[in-house]
Amino acid sequence: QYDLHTWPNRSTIVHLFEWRWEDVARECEDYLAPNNFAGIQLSPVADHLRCDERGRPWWEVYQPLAYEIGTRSGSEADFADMVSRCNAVGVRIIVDVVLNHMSGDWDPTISISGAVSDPANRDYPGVPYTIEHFNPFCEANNYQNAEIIRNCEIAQLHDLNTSIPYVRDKQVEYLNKLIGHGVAGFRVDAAKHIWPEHLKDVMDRLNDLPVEQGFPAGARAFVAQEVIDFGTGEAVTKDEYYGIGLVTEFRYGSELGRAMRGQNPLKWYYNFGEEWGFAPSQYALVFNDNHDNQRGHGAGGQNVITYKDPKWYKQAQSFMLAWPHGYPRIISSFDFVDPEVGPPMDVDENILPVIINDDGTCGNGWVCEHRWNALTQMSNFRIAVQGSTNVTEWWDNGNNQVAWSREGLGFIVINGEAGDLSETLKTGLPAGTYCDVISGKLENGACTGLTIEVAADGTAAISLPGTSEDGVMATHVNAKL
Ligand code: AAO
Repeated sequence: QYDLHTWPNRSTIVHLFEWRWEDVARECEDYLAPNNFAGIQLSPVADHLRCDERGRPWWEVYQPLAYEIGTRSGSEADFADMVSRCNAVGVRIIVDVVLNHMSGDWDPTISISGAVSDPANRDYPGVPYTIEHFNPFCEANNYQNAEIIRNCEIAQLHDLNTSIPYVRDKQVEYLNKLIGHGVAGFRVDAAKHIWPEHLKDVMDRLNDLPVEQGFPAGARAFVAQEVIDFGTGEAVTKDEYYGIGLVTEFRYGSELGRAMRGQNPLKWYYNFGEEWGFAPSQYALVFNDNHDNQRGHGAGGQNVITYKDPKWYKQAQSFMLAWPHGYPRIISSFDFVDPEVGPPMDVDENILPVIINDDGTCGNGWVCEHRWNALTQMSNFRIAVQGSTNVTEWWDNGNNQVAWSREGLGFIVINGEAGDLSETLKTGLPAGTYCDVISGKLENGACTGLTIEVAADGTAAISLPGTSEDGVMATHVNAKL
């Protein structure tokens, strides 16, 4: 189902990739709620492989060994505390759930909790699953064949046979435990590799979300499914999953990345959406980078923009947040060079806490993109324009400079060129002085950045030099001085 059950005037899911749950709880209270963020995506929370052999890579969390809650991010008690504290301030939590498979073969295969499994013989006592619960070995090496995609192993991860009722029962039990703690929904890992009818059965059988965690009576869990479909003629397509919940629209960030890299002029983006082959707005989870493609895993990696290119990143994320298509998600990363390396850790391999510096940025190796002024403020732009579903006053210079209005509620201009932008543009906004929410924000009635003067006829003289730090300016009715 498609509703995250957010509080009113909230927007955007932030993926706090690999954060400790104690830190997540604090971030809900100190930053996400005060800045009107809607929800959080957590990395997988179930007991998983402890991959000492590879020096504790980030991807060990994608090899579940049991459905008990507890990882390096915290214990089940920490989890429960975090979910209640975030719900109390209106920040919803979705959990990344790995239902398609268990681990690959490792020797030994020891979990975070210390439990031992025998993957080579498909023996996972923690659930328990035994050999009859798995598909016979084959490799998912042919994306032209749906049977192979769904009944074979991706990356040598042992593939659960979800046609077996017992397997689905165990998964329902696991997800209900998460719901019992108050999570609002799930990001379903590798949904493309699970038969949609099996996934739908699991989701249909879940409990309603708990009223005592602030959900309305009868509320159902939100579902965002990871389905990579570039429309290149693979056998599994995203529309097969629309009946269950949202799907990840991977083409979105890939196409925006091409624009920022100058491979496709922004003037073509006036109809960015379904006409580009994207999932319809109501089914699309949109994003620029995710935890895979920011480091060359998954799909779309050559094009996507990450925190490593800050100007392009601010432009691409601002574009997304100002554009009326899909539900937006942004990732909050840890800094990395080696794409396999796990989250920042101490000598005992404990994940390092997210330190908040005096200027509001993060330390200890955490990037905290969601705390960048442009990203926080553009999430608030999306809230200010929620009454609008259309783009009006589209303008382009025939190349890489564009601007648009959101039906008189917000206005954005992007300069994707080395040359200057100096134009009088139609903003569609009522006359007045507005605060540019990229270079600053409205604070105690004053603007901490540049201002935009909108004349009586709704136009504004905009100057955005090619050398400007951000390459984007934006404002909205809630940022009027
Ligand atoms: C690790 C090791 C492996 C080892 C394994 C088992 O790296 O060497 O065999 O353990 O011990 C993550 C990591 C994996 C890691 C795994 C388990 O990324 O490296 O394996 O944890 O620890 C496919 C799936 C998609 C998946 C993606 C990575 O469809 O579901 O691969 N993403 C999720 C998670 C991810 C996680 C897993 C799944 C597993 O987000 O973090 O893996 O739980 C095509 C297909 C896509 C396919 C890609 C990549 O995409 O369409 O479906 O994604 O290929 O195989 C163009 C095309 C586009 C194409 C793309 C790439 O863009 O247009 O269609 O190129 O070719």
